[in-house]
Amino acid sequence: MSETLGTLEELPQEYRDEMTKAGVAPLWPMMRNVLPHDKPDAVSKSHLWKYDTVRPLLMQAGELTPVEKAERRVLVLSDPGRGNGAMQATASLYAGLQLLLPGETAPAHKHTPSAARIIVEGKGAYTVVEGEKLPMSEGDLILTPGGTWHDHGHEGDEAVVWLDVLDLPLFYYLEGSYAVEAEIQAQRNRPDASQVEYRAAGIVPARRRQNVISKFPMMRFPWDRTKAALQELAAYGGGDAVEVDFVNPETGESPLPVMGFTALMIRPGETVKPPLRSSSAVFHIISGSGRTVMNGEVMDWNAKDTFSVPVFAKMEHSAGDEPAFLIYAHDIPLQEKLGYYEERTR
Ligand code: GTQ
Repeated sequence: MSETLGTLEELPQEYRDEMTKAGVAPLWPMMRNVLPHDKPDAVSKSHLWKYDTVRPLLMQAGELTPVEKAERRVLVLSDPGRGNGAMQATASLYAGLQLLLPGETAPAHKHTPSAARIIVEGKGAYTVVEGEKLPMSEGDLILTPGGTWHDHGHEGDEAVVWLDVLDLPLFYYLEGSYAVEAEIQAQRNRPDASQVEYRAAGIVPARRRQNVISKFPMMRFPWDRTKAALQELAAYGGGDAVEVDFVNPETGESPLPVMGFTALMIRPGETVKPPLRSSSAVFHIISGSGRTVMNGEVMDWNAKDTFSVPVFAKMEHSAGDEPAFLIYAHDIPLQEKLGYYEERTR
C-alpha cells in the first residue's frame, strides 16, 4: 500500500513553474482523484424528476418555441451533481422529455449517439427510422440506433410526450458526437417489424443463408407485450425480482451497443433490493406508484416520473397498493464490452 501521497504544495514553486512551462503535471498529487480506492467516486447525484413539475414547463415550451426553431423540443433532465444545465442525467446517459404537438414534424437527422424513447403520454405520434414507421403508444420502447435516419411526426389530436434516453455523454466525451440533417423520409407502406417479422417471442423469419439480417431488426417493443410478460412472470416465475430484458430477437444480446433496457414489476408488499452495480441508470415509471430509497434518501414516485441512479447506488424499491411497472435504461452492455461490469452483494 502507498503511504500518504505527496502534495503539489510540497514541491518547490520554481519546479512547479518549470513543469507548467513544459506542459507536464505530476501524477502523485492527483493519483487518488483519478484512481480512488475500491470504488469510483460518482460525480452524478441521483435525482427524481416529478412529471407534474416538468410537464407544465414542457407545455409552455410548446407555446414559446415552435418545433421549427427547436429541431427537437426537449427539456433535458440535468444531473444536479454536474450543476445547472448539465446535458446528462448520469455519466453515460442523457435523458430528456420531448414534446410533439398535433400536426408537427421534427425533421430527419442521424447522429453518432443512439437514442431510445419511452412513450409517456398521448396518442397519434410516430417516429420513422430508416423508412420504418414506428407508432408510439404509452409505455412503448422505441429505438433509434446510432447512424440511422429518424424523424418524428404526429397524426393525432393531443400533445404527445416521450422520454428520450441517449448515450450522448459518452460520444461527447469521446469527441465523437455530431448529427447530419436531411429531408423528411419516405415511409415504407407496411407495419413495423414488431408486427411482422417479430410478432411472437421465439418465432423469427426462417434461417436462410441468404437472409440479410439487420443489426437492429426490431426497433419497437410494444408495452402491452412487455406488461403481459411481467405479469405472467409475477404469477409463475421464481422468487426473484420480476424483471425482463429487452433484447435483439436475432441475437439475444442488448438491442443497442451501449445501452440496455430492462422492465421491472414491483408487487405490492414486496421490496426489491438489487445488488450494487457499476452501471448507471435512468428509471421511468410506466404505471403505479411507490418508493425508492437510494443511498438513504427517500424518493416517492408516481406514474410518469423519472429518476436517475449513479454508479454503485444502494437501492430498495417498493410499490403502493397496486403493482408498479418501470422501465430502466442502463449502460451495462457498454461496461460488459469494456470488461468491467460488476455487481456487489449489499
Ligand atoms: O429525437 O432525435 O432528446 O437528436 C436529443 C437529440 C432527441 C431526437 C433528443 C436528438 C433527439
